[in-house]
Amino acid sequence: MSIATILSAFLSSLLIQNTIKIQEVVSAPAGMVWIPGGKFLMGGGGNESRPDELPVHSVEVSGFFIGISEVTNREYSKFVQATGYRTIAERAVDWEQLKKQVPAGTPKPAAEVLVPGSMVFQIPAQVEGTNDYSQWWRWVPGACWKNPEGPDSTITDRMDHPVVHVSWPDAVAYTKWIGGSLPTEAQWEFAARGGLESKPFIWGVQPIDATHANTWQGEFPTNNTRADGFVGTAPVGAFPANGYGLFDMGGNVWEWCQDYYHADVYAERIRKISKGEKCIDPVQHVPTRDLRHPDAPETRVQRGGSFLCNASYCSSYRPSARMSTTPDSATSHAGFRVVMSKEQAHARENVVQNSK
Ligand SMILES: [Ca+2]
Ligand SMILES: [Ca+2]
Repeated sequence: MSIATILSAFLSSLLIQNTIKIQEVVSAPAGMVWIPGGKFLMGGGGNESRPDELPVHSVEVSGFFIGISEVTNREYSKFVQATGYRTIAERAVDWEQLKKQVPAGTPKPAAEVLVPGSMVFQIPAQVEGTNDYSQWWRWVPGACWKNPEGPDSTITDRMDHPVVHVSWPDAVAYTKWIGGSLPTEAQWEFAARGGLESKPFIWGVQPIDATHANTWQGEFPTNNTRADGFVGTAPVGAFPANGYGLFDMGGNVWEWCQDYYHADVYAERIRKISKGEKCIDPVQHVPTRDLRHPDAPETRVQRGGSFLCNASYCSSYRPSARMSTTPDSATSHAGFRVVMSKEQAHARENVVQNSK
């Protein structure tokens, strides 16, 4: 037996010991729960499902930790205080980037338009149909995560509400700082279902009412009856948790996922599964053309719907519903939550202990 063989065996034993240690010792990071992995049927069913939620297919997901809540303003404030990070909504608009997302030949807007800002939902007095969403979305200069409705608004009375006006890179920056990741679509949907199999809603089969989630009651977008208590965001955890103890997996704010949006990804998976391949921990790493945003070079997935969803307009509080959004887009109804692998949680544990 050579020294190299002995050394190799020794290092392997260390690796095995370390792996066993990680699996046995890691406790859930603060504000997170362990989601045991397993197989589930991913995708929608019933009248409300859209084509991109089909076909339903079998997916296997490894275990992971996930935040019980959307990341709050308090948590995002700590990140910004520690790092000095400035979100995209707080930076001047980069026309070179923006022009890739608008039709070719679009003239450069005036300088006073290309200022920091974000898209804010405002209840319109009246609308002509619900196809043109510019009737209720307004570009507000100065709107950002800490000034959600513009420079005169604050979050001081909303520290337990989910952070909003965060783009995909803003969300990723936070997850890296905390030592985690954004969930994949598969992780997100597995977690959202809370152990229920093929149910239309995270709470089961009952039609949505004002007790289930922070959504919209009344005529969208002109009349919100506030039956659930909130016209805009709600404090995280204000509505019942799902079967895994997770709050607001339906409604409150949309949640960014890791994946590039790919409308036909489920059909592609079915083709691979039919050839005998298993679908384990899938994630879409490659951008594809997105007909919802034909001029955008890439779009990312959001899940779970928001306080603007209701049965007549969007119903995206369903666990299978998928939204595509350009990654640099920030709005007043989108945020995110964090996941961690066991290895990430173990590393985080060491960081926390060493900082004591
Ligand atoms: Ca509401
Ligand atoms: Ca949510």
